[in-house]
Amino acid sequence: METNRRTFLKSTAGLLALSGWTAAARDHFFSISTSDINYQQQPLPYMYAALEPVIDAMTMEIHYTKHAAGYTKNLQDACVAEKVDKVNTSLTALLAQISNYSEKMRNNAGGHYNHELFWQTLHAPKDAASNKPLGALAAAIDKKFGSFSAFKEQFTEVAKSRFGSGWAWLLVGQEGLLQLGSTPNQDNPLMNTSPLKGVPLLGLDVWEHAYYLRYQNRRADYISSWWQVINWPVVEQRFLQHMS
Ligand code: MN3
Repeated sequence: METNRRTFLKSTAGLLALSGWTAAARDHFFSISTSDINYQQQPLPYMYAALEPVIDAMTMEIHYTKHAAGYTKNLQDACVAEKVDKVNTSLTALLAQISNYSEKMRNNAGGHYNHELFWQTLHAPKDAASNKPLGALAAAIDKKFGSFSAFKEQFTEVAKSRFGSGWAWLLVGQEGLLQLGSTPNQDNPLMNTSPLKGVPLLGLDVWEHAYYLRYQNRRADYISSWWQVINWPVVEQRFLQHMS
């Protein structure tokens, strides 16, 4: 994986320049900072209408400014109440020991982390046939699932069959291999309370608040449209980081 690591380091600067990310946003996204920036909601990397027609502007605005902002605020409150040292405890470290904290902490730490990841892995719609991973991630998906279309089918099934509210994930599992799975509510695979364990690369929010205005009860239509807005270069950066 040394080649991947070099490629990652070389390509990171280019990716950051292209995306206009600040160093702080990068540290936040890759959770490599131990400052409390991991606990703060970051600016959306695009306008609310950027994902139209797949995700409508009003859904994006309410989702970001109400739902996700609420998780972040409640996380901040829980950190004060439960005396979390945010400067010296990374968000991922908190999630890894979430069983030591309250249900409020678990729901809101997960809600904050999951949404911050979700925003970064989306971009303006592209033709579904061409919006695919490339390079090492594409090869790993082919190896694990047989083909990209087989992966899509399996991911779709996982996302459709999550009962009620939750998330569907592509993750690097504990054996260091790609894996699919879902978690209820705002849980995620980084939590020590989760039966599904690993590092999430890509997550799909299947709470109704993520799609109801445009799709109402049609979760399957939301999932099939979402493939057009996945920002695969960002997902691949995470893959290279966690596989190296
Ligand atoms: Mn949500």
